[in-house]
Amino acid sequence: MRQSCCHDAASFVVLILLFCEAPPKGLSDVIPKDECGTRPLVDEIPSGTRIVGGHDAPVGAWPWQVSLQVYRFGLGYSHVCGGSLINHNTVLTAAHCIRKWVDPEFWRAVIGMHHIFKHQSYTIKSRVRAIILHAGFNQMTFQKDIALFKLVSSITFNAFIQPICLPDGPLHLNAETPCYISGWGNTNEKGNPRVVLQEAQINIISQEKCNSHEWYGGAVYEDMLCAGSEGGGVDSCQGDSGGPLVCYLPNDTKYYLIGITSFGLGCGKPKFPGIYIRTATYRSWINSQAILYDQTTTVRIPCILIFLSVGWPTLPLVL
Ligand code: 4AZ
Repeated sequence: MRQSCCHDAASFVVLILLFCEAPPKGLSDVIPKDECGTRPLVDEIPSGTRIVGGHDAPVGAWPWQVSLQVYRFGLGYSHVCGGSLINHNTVLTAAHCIRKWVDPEFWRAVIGMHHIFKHQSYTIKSRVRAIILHAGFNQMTFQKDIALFKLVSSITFNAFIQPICLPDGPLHLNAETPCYISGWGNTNEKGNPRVVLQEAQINIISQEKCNSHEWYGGAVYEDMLCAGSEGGGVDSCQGDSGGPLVCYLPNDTKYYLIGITSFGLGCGKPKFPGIYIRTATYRSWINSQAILYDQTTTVRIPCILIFLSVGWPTLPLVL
């Protein structure tokens, strides 16, 4: 009789423990393949007209765009860098954005934001659980300028908030592929940051041309790409860093994150276009890092509570 009671109690405790052990997540759960890169509020096929410089983006035009903000005493939160939402709780950005603010406590991510000071009912603000910097980030050359922010909140997607697709490998882009940058950065080298999200259509510039003697002369490494306009005038600038360079693939009817805004010599200068980190190069790094910090969030706390209320009183019967 006593043996059967203890056997039952032991099975019960084991069941609780098994329940508490979250099943390992598959990679398909980590980076969405289907639900990504669409703009529910804006026409899927971008207009063919070229944009000279940037202009205000329509509401909902870049639903993966994130504003990464730092808290400063007496000032509150202020925008530091852009980022791209790649799943429910992960934002991809540039490693150089982190600077001295290595503690996630300094940061928040604002998603579904159009005007920097006028947040809407659908705007979500999340604290940051962890910052994952690429271990090989080189502050001198800006190679491997990539980082992930794991969010405390799990973000629910809606018409204003969507993740961006990530390329599995290098995409075949041609001169007709429409590519865009977006951000709240400066509109010129000495200008102030913009309060309304800006967008601009840009051209991808070949590595050979960009690295030529009169241009960047070899400073553009293999994990970087150049984009802008050959004559200057259309570019990213300070405050846009970490944000998205996306291209629309008509066959897929989706937008893909091709680059992360990284650096450049000034802004809008001829022969010195913006330099972006190639996301395709970092696909396996992103996959491996995006799963970190996921399991400890939702499952463990309810499990601890269940164990304390049911498992713990049962333990003497097992022993
Ligand atoms: C910056 O300081 C920055 N023109 C970002 C992009 C470019 C230049 C500077 C590209 O964040």
